[in-house]
Amino acid sequence: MKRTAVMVAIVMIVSMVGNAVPPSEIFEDGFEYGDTCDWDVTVPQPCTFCADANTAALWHFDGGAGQVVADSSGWGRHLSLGPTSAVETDDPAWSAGRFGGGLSFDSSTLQYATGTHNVTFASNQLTVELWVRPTGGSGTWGDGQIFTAGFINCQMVTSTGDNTVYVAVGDGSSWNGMVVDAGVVDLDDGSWHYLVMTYDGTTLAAYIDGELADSQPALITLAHPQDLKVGGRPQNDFLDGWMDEVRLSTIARPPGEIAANWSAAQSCEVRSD
Ligand SMILES: [Ca+2]
Ligand SMILES: [Ca+2]
Repeated sequence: MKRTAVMVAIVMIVSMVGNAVPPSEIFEDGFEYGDTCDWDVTVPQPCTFCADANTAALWHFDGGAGQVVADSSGWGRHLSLGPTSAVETDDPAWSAGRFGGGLSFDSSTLQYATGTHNVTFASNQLTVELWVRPTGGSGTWGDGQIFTAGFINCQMVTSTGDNTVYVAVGDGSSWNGMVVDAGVVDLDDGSWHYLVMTYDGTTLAAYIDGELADSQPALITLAHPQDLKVGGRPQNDFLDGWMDEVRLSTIARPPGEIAANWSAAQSCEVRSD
């Protein structure tokens, strides 16, 4: 088959499946879409998250300048600093991150990053993973919204005053959440912390620094969000601190993968500038 015929066939196939698969491309982290995120503990892990078939969004926060927070999942779910692409007081600032660049957030000027994107959770499962170095927040007990999808698909909140993390999943009108005691982990000790929430259709679970911190039954049919927010939401609870590496997935990632990510990160350099 001639090359042109092959291209036509590819275009036809792509048009037939619509948005079922993201475009094939090499991402900035060197992974190609379709690579598995191989978390086998016998295999050296990358320092940053990779994009696989279950990745709905992946923000490395390595842009360093401008208003666009690039999505490396292949789905094009880019965010803007603040509510618009203009330079404004509610733009978080590019900064050092846990791996390369990150974003710093100041709750006094209501800073967050956001984007309007449809996400479908076909298997009624999700995972949110991120790295955060909180110093406080604008809400009661230093509450800072660190990730919110829709009102409400899911949310994560750090509370440095009582050293807890709140996680919740929702169907768009009601939600099921839990306050998770960080225990021996001191959230605002100046170190980066790896926070994960998973929902597998029956159980809501929270992991702090690679270990299961708490779980509870939850029977929610997940809403399909159209807006994604990092570091705060317009009505309340903005983060003070730094964030890096946010990955949203359409499956509940297993405990072994989460533990392997934490373990692998221990040998990855933390930028000091
Ligand atoms: Ca802006
Ligand atoms: Ca980064």
